[in-house]
Amino acid sequence: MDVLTKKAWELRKDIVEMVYRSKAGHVGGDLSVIDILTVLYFKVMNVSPENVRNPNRDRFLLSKGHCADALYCVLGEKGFFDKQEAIETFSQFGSRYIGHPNMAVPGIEMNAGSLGHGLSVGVGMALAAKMNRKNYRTYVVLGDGEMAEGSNYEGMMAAAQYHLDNLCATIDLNRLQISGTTKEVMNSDSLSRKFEDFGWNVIEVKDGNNCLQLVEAYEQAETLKGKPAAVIAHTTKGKGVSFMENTASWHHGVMTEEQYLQAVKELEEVLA
Ligand SMILES: Cc1ncc(C[n+]2csc(CCOP(=O)(O)OP(=O)(O)O)c2C)c(N)n1
Repeated sequence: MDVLTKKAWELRKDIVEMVYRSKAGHVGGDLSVIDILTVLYFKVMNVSPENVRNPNRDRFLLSKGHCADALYCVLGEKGFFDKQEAIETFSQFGSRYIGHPNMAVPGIEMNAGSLGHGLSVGVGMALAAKMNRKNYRTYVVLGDGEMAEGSNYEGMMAAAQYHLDNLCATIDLNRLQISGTTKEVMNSDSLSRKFEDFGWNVIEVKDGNNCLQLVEAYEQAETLKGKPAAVIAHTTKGKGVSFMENTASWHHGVMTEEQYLQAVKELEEVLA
């Protein structure tokens, strides 16, 4: 198993522990997006605890902010803070590791949680880079359910209008949202065509839980000039824990002890 894939599966164990201890979090979407976050933080982006105040660092925004638990695990692993502290205090009274991204936590660039804001903030950051002649890139991760928010489409238009080829949006396309399939709740089919029609370059990733396919996509995105890039990553919600996969109720389900032990066993089998 390659290093990135191994890291993503180890981070799945951290997420499951964090969510089990806290009886909070959004485990389905965490397990869907973790490969994307791992690849971005450990391969693609120029972001680290050492350059967190450097104006040239790449910018990252988790627009699907309910998956803050996955982001805290990745940032902790990257050394922004003590990961174990985050795992043990997530969502507890008094902890800074609250249920949605919070700028009190080192490495977080934007408070989030109300869906539909990250792309427009990312447009501002990418435009600022162009205006200030800086080379940093801005990465935004959104959910496919989140694409029901109309503000995304204004952000898409503005990004194309200003030729923001330093902006890369990723859609974690797992076909589920909070209460059912995206098709039933608010159909967001043909997202690739929508992005293309709005003037973006589009890269489809057949298996968005495959780190190597994701690396290729982000490398390609960096070479595309003149337009913003959308990486459409076809993922599985709950990926890696059999009883959670493709099941809407695991959007923010709480595990029993038995389920927790089963989840850990399954993840350890993949890592063995
Ligand atoms: C503006 C807004 N409306 C509603 C919600 C409640 N909400 C939280 S998560 C979610 C579903 C998001 O689905 P998706 O973007 O597909 O995320 P994923 O399935 O990857 O977890 C909703 C509707 C919210 N956080 N913000």
